Amino acid sequence: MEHFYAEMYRVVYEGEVDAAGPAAERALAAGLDPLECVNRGFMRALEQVGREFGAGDKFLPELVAAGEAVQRALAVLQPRLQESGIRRESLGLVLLGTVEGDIHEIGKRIVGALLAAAGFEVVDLGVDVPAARFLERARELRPAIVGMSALLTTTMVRQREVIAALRRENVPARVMVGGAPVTPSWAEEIGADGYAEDASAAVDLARQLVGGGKQ
Ligand code: B1M
Repeated sequence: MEHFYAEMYRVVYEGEVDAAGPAAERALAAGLDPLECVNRGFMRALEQVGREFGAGDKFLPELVAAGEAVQRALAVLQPRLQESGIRRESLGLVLLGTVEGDIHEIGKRIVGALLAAAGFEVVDLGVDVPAARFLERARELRPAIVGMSALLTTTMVRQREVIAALRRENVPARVMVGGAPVTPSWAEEIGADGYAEDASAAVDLARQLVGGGKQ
């Protein structure tokens, strides 16, 4: 099995966009678990590319290619990640999005897929979502949870704006936040109901939030 993970790592690290989907398909055909493919294969490579980009050893086109390769892999893996949730009764609606000014979407997609697999109904607003759009959709759809992702230290402040808008308009949804620069203390400071470090923790948190109780 290790050679499948090595191949997933390689296609992302090398930015071989067209090879990523087929690598995911081969791994699934061999019986690998889709979440393991995400965590042990594709994400490890993306994190490494991110580290090297941060250190100045890789450049934007390589970051873009690695991100695009993971997106292609997710296109194959996401339906399989969600499969187990299809037949269950909904645990509640989660309105999900990446905040304004931020176009990182991979983590949010994984969070959405695992929430759906756990039995939540997920409406994904996409990326670069202004506070007004979160508010508009929350008033329209009345979600149990509004979830916000932010990957940049410059955009995480937008989470505060969204929460302020929701509270101001008395939208009763619970709010969860996540993303690489987000911390539990930040979540507390901005008045979120909870923070999750990764997608599995997001599912646990969402279950707790619909069951009641602040984190
Ligand atoms: Co960007 N980027 N990027 N990037 N990028 C980071 C975030 C960075 C840390 C890289 C670095 O310098 N080392 C850095 C941010 C620095 C900072 O602010 N502290 C950075 C930068 C600087 C930038 C640009 C400014 C680069 C430039 O243009 N000069 C630019 C900004 C664009 C913008 O948003 N306006 C930019 C662009 C991009 C790409 C478009 C090329 C691409 C994104 C492609 C896409 O998403 N379609 C990209 C990528 C791929 C990355 C890295 C390498 C990987 C991000 C990722 O997908 N991780 C990233 C480095 C890194 O994070 N190591 C980096 C995998 C994903 C599964 O993890 O998103 O953290 P993550 O999600 C996790 C958890 O955080 C959590 O669960 C997920 C699953 O476990 N989680 C939640 C996430 N959301 C949650 C929500 C929840 C709960 C949990 O509840 C609602």
